[in-house]
Amino acid sequence: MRIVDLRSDTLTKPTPEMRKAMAEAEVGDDVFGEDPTVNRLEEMAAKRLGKTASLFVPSGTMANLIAVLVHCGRGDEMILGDQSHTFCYEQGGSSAVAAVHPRILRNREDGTLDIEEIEAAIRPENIHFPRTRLIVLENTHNRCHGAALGMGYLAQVRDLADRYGVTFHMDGARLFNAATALGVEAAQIAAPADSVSICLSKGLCAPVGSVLCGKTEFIQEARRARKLLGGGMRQAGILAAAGIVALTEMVDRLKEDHANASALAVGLAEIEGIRTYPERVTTNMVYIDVKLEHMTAIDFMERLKGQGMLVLPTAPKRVRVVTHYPLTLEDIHHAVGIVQSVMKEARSEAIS
Ligand code: TLP
Repeated sequence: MRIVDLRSDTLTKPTPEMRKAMAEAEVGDDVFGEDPTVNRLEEMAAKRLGKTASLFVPSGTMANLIAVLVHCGRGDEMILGDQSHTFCYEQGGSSAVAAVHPRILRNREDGTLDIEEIEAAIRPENIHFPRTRLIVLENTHNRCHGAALGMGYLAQVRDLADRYGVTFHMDGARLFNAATALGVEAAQIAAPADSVSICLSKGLCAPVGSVLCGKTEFIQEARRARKLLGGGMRQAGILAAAGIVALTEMVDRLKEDHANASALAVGLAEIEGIRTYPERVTTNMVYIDVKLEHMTAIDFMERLKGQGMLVLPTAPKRVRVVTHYPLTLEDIHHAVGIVQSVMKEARSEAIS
């Protein structure tokens, strides 16, 4: 059966160019700082993000945890959104491992946190309170329909961080999607943040890896924290080689994923019994709400799977689809056809 796998952009596989680069990569022991390919990737990523240094790490989860460990000490507090990946999907590592207290604010629909609420959440100096050290924002925002945070908003957060002497980390797992959607350079988006993590293994198709970028002293500490977490890798140049191809060859095509997501949302909007939000689709994510009373997200997922379309349930009545390489517009039309057929059947059951 033909399968259209839309569960995540993490499903992307290394391109033939990546496999070739991996096979030919010059390598060394990266814990000694001697892997020339890792060093090249780190230089390239830092430059691209407008920071002075960067660190190659195994995953986005580890990049975010390292940022928390370096920006905060035990018992410090960080402010983050209730829909953020760091809060929802990283096993509470910031509490479990870094002993950092999370202060959760409601994410607005566009992925932002209200500036006044952030300001009110920053603790004054008082022996009873933890110290607020860090604000974490996600860009693009996964659970907020892949929204890209506006540049004006990011500048406001920087201003707030400066006024109160707190740091600002950006979970930029899909930062290049944000740059594509906003039509700006990745470095412009990263500029207001003290540190930013980017994922190479999502829409950019590398098999493994993220890069954490920031100031040189921050990255020196991050390197220690990576070792602490067991993330010191040896001949990691084999992986970094794919990351270099990701940064040089895979960024410009993200606009195709965005166009495919828009086409998908528009196609699905016509179908009765589900709701999509085409006006909120600006990057590569589409959320679909199931409106039929007798159907859950799990039922919907199973029925779609039966016809070869894979989606990810994210709430009792909601699934997520993510467009990515090498899916084409033709795959998107095929997927819309599958949803049409599944919903037609489900509606007729509801009537009978
Ligand atoms: N997100 C994955 C799942 O964990 C949900 C996905 O399929 O979207 N930040 C953001 C915004 C992410 O979306 C993810 C992964 C991460 C961090 C973590 O990256 P990895 O999976 O490399 O640890």
